Amino acid sequence: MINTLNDYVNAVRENGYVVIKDAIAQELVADLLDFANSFEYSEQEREVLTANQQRLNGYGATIYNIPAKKPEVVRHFIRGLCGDILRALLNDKYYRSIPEDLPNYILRSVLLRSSVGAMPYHIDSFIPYPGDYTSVVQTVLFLEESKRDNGCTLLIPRSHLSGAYAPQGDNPMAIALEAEPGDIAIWDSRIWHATLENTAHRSRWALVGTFVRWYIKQGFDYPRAISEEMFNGLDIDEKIVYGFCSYTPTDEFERTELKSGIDHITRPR
Ligand SMILES: O=C(O)CCC(=O)C(=O)O
Repeated sequence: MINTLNDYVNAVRENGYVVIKDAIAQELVADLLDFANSFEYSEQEREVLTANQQRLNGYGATIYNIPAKKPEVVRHFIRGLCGDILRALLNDKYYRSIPEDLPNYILRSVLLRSSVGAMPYHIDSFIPYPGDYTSVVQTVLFLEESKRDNGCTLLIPRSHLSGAYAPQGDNPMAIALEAEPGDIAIWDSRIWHATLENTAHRSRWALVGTFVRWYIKQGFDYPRAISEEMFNGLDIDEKIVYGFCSYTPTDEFERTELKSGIDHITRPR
């Protein structure tokens, strides 16, 4: 039985993944699903996105850069049990200028995706290595049921410890991670994972967050992209996670400290 924070963290360390059942209130899930169902890129935007599409994103329907569209979205992952698990897995214990009860990890990306074709096996840490040091974690909030017939996630338990890139083709060790709306799956991004094909043609929207240690490149330059108005509406933990303590300064007169503390949370000049 998985009960305590340690149980959840150890499950990720040992097996590479864990699921928090019923992690998010159904009203919030419905609100996010509404957004996913009603959002549409313009034809021109779609052309730009397709021209510059990463290979793996071609296997699903994707809405990118959700923080720019719903700034509060990161809160659902960095607070409560999910936030405690992320801190245990990704906080740098030598980052002493931020108190331990706050995150010092940052956001790579949050996107919405629904399965279409079968997504091939891959890792999202980009570097495979063995050992219990996690540097990239995915958090997937399911907005609809995710079953074998509508393209659920496949995972190979313990493969995050293999030190190898994911081989392609059927894997007899794979488990189908079926989930219900409101569940959050958390995995170490070294884990070999894929999705099944959506043969039911029934949508399977999920909010996919990727969080990284403070020194790893972000998916977008949030500190420079976030407006003053949005910045002023964020709490301290959100500002840290968006990268305001650890962004790359332009020169030494902007900042010399790579790991700034909470007294130096500023927008880039
Ligand atoms: O949608 C899923 O279940 C997995 C998504 C995934 O593997 C990814 O975004 O890298």
